Amino acid sequence: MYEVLDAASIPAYLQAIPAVAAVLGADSELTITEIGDGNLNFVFRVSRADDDSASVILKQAVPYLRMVGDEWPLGRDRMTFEIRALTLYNEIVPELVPHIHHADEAMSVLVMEFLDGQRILRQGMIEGITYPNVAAAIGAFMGETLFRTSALGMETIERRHLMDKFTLNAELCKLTEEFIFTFPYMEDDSNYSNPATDEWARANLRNNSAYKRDVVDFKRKFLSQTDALLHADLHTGSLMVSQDRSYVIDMEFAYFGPFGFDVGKIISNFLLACTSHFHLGGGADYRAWLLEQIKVIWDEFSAHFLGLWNAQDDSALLAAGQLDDDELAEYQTDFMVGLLQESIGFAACSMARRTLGIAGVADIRDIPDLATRSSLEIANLQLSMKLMEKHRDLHTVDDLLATVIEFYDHWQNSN
Ligand code: ADP
Ligand code: SR1
Ligand code: MG
Repeated sequence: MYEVLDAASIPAYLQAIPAVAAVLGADSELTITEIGDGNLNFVFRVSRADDDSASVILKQAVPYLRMVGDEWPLGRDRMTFEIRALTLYNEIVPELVPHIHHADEAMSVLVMEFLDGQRILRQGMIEGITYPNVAAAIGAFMGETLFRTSALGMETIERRHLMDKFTLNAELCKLTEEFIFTFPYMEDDSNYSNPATDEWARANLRNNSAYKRDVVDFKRKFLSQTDALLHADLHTGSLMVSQDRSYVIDMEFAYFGPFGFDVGKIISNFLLACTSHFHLGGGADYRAWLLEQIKVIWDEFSAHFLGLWNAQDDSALLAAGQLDDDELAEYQTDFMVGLLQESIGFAACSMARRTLGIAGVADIRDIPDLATRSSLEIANLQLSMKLMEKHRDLHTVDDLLATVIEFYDHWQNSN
């Protein structure tokens, strides 16, 4: 039976689980700290009191949205989808995700590996720290998980059974539909407010019919395209990093959706970080590093995705011999250009939602001075609009970066 766990009830709950007792010891005294900084759930680090190198993470979904409180009910079954996705990722990319010690759907609990020595990428990026491996890890994660769950990487019957396991992650999909693709582009009580930013958005973004039609079209893709199993919340707060390793966490939004949603979301978070470093301490060198990482992410993603594709004989989409070598090469080129353009459109939506919607990014929202923050917020909205306007004309990641650099140069000269 479900109950909300706390520091008082966690020891008895965990000590009954042999796989956890193997890490923490059978009757050890435990130190329990709630470390959750996310929007939805409670996350505890549980350690042996006499040796905190023996630790696990216990994550529990509660029946409401943590960032708002219990006046915003939200089904707990999001944890079932996180368990399913993390189980699958442990098969596909075990080196890039935490190991599962115990999963309990009835209690909406996941007990997993404590990623010792790792920290949230967003926090490190706010401090201007570079991580040599993170972009390649993100590219590999997306290339492997997106290809291997797509109609290019699976046979059709098995794939439809897999889709069936994620179709009903309905409430979290609805959160995305509303908070990424609807509310930020309208007046809505849930939106964030900063007066100068609000005024700019009203006069420009919310008045721009072409932009708003494009957003609706990306919402349509999110609602109806089932390209692959997405992480679906792949931002810099869902990555834990150090100088040596990178891990992906927090896959509770997982569902079958458009390839470009994962790729676009992570690109947008590097762009948001880049904008923030016009104010934070990283300066031009750190901004250049952030933009270079977008290229590494895309190149690694493409290399993994196409490498797997070229090694695949037969799939739901392409029977062996259906296209000859030249036809296949041409199809792949068009496919990857389309995927990049779609990713740029989703990145544009993500930048707008992180600026105008309830869930901002600490890179910008934690800047105390409202005027400084607003100037960066407006830059992010302008960049969102620029990317949306141009996404169909950009054919390579270099085209994307040239557009971004030109935008920032122009913005810097006019400020
Ligand atoms: P939410 O679903 O509420 O967004 P997250 O899964 O993002 O929660 O976890 C919240 C925080 O808990 C993360 O930002 C990170 O600091 C910490 N955390 C989560 N999983 C782990 C882990 N396996 N190892 C270490 N810390 C973790
Ligand atoms: C109410 S929206 C909360 C947001 O937090 C999660 O991390 C997702 O990005 C979601 O959109
Ligand atoms: Mg989450």
